[in-house]
Amino acid sequence: MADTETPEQANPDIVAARMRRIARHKARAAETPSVTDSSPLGTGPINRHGMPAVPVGQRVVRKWPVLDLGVTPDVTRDDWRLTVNGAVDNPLQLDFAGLLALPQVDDVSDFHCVTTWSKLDMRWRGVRLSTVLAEAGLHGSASHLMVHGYDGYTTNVALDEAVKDDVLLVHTWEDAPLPKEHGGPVRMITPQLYAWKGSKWIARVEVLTADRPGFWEARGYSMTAYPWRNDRYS
Ligand SMILES: Nc1nc2c(c(=O)[nH]1)N[C@H]1C(S)=C(S)[C@@H](COP(=O)(O)O)O[C@H]1N2
Ligand SMILES: [Mo]
Repeated sequence: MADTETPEQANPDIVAARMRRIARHKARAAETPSVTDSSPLGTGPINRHGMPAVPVGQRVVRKWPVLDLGVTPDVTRDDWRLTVNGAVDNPLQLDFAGLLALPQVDDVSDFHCVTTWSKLDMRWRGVRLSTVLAEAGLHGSASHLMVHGYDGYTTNVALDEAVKDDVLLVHTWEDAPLPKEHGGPVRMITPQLYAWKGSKWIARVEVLTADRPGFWEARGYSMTAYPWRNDRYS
């Protein structure tokens, strides 16, 4: 199955609703063109310095919404595996014990969903994606990743963004196991990019030598996804 095809389980109503959201966003941006940066250049401010600031077009939520393709794959800590392959010297497969054997990182970061909610100050524990990529040994030609979830989801991330210190494979949220509906046992987070770039129920990191659209990117979402640039749709 090509990466950009609809996973069989994807709920067509969810996909259609997202497509309508793109159309609304574009209509609004056309009325006020200054709000949208049509050629984003990079990330904006990384730290809020304690201020409850959010990127343009976002509003803060207290409860953590669940957003996905409408299916929750049944993966436990016992059967979870992560494959890292593609443009690497040592393709590898990690199980949950293997993940816990790597250096663990605690971090606090914000979570910005392109559907306009942001949840601030999320407390995570997990492993830096850069740690796992270093174990696999990237080829010099590596430039992007395609990240795959157990639900058939895919999303592409530029390597420069993927190796940032706050990009984690998380198994713990607020001192408890990451809930299944939020991508447990293990998901990726990309605090400096919109949250769709972080796959829930992460199954595979495919290292690419050229960029390629994932599921939402093939349907009009941004290849880069910088929240501080309002870089939502292309
Ligand atoms: N595997 C997988 N990962 C995914 C998605 C998905 O449908 N499947 N949805 C993305 C989107 S659009 C967002 S906003 C976040 C939502 O995470 P949450 O449901 O924990 O809030 O997960 C992202 N990662
Ligand atoms: Mo999202």
